[in-house]
Amino acid sequence: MHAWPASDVPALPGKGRDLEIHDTATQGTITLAPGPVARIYVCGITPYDATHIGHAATYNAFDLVQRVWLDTKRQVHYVQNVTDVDDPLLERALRDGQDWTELAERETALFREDMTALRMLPPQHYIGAVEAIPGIVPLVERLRDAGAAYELEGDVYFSVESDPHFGGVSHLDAEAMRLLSAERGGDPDRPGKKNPLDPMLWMGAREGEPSWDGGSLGRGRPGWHIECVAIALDHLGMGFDIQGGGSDLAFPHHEMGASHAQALTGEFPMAKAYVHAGMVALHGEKMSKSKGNLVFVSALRRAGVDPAAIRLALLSHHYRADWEWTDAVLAEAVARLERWRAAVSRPDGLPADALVEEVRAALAKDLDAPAALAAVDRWVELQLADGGDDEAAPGLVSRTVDALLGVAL
Ligand code: 5CA
Ligand code: ZN
Repeated sequence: MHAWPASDVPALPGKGRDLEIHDTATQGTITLAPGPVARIYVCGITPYDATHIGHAATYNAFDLVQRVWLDTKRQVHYVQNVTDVDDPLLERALRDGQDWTELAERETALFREDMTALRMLPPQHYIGAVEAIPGIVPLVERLRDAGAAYELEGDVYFSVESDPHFGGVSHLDAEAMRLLSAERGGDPDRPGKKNPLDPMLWMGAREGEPSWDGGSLGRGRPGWHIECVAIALDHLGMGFDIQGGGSDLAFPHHEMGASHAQALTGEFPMAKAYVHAGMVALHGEKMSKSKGNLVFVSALRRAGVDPAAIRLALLSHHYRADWEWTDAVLAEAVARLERWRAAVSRPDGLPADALVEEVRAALAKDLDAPAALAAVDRWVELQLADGGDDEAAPGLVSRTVDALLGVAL
């Protein structure tokens, strides 16, 4: 699949710092020091509805990761998937009487437009579940042949007991895992499973649903977790730097994915850090496609909201916080954008070398975007009040905000 066009990332003087990031698996902050090429996998959308502010907030967090790494003069190898076949997508298509492939293509196209407008850097490999099937089948066969997977009435399940590290991403107890599994695509109550938590790797063909050739597995379609593992291992290999997504993916998705990969390769860990963004709510409840309490990025854009203001609204919350989208959040971002633009449109100004370092330091410390905004706010206020005679300053501030925060002034 093609991704979307990259916006320019201006080079800044000097060099950024290595990223310290909160890792769900070790439950603490670790400093990542990748080689010349940093490797990141971020879970993509299930394209049955348009990109909402919650999605955008999560992708914003991982866009900041890339920008911090690029500023350390590293290259970034970024992979993202599109879950373009799965139960919720098929159910929505059926409900609305439309073709599931058309629905997926339309919503993926809209996602690309939203990501482009928000200046999110694109992945180098943007891979759909359907196009990954030929790589998924041999992995499931290998797991089965190694005794890490078993068949149940034409479906194939992964045995969570085959990974000694199972539980090491989310650290939840069995009861919490069972509840979340039932809530998030699992089937803990299906009779015949070895362990209620075992997730499906391959679903045998169902009447009226799409299916693909699965070699010795028979016709069917892939499970959700093996989809991301196959794509990540194919393009990044084991031991990549970050596995990213919203906090609702820690269990079961990232827990199961890590176990699949570890059982397949015998190596540990799949990712050096498991990084999770907080959930954005609307009217007191998590924004979610299934509940329908959504603010769409495309709807805001159509209403004339500058994408740079949407981006500033996302940046005004720490990525790990759960927060609530309100009109006031957006209004504050619109006002901030206006102040920042006024400040950099002056022909000269206050020297900004210290500001570049402040923004760098804030982001390198677990992506503290609110602290970065506060640093820019301080420069902007002094600049608007007193100004200065450094002709390079406004340009340097614009480039810093663009390169590190993805905001075009
Ligand atoms: N296709 C799978 C991942 S492989 C999936 O979870 N798709 S999704 O469309 O449901 O979500 C895409 C990303 O947005 C995930 O990282 C998810 O955790 C995140 N996300 C979903 N809802 C919210 C929300 N309300 N706030 C923040 N992030 C969210
Ligand atoms: Zn995923």
